[in-house]
Amino acid sequence: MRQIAVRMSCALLVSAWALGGVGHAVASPSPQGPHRGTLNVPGAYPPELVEVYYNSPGRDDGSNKSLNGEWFKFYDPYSHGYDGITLSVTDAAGNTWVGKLTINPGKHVKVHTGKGSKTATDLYWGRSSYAWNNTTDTATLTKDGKVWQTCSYDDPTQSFALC
Ligand SMILES: [Ca+2]
Repeated sequence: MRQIAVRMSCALLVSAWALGGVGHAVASPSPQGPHRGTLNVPGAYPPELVEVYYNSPGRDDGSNKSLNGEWFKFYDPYSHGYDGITLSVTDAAGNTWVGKLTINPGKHVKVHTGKGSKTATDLYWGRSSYAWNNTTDTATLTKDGKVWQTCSYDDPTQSFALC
């Protein structure tokens, strides 16, 4: 597969920063979106979903290695880090990953589809089948029952989408 990323339609949902339970967490969101706003309460926002690698390298042979070639990636854009924040990510078919995510400040964490031993930068969904459709799909990031971000793609000639 070509290694050219394509920027897909991704949306941070503006309504999400109403943040019912968190109160006045946002001082002044910047024009780029509410997620770029100044944070008074570290951890009020979830980390960003920045990439979905939906078409594993090579043939889809169903091996654990191939399953782990599928992943989605979080990024901490606020550089405050996360210590066990509970999040979920769902695909268009309703397959849902739920996990407690720890990210070192300013770093990335990948969540692979298959099985493996977690590290500081790699987590494993533990599935025995693929999650991300190779042609079109949508990743939806949810925290505390609120949808924070969606990341959609629809190009089967690519392997990954930037959110
Ligand atoms: Ca796939």
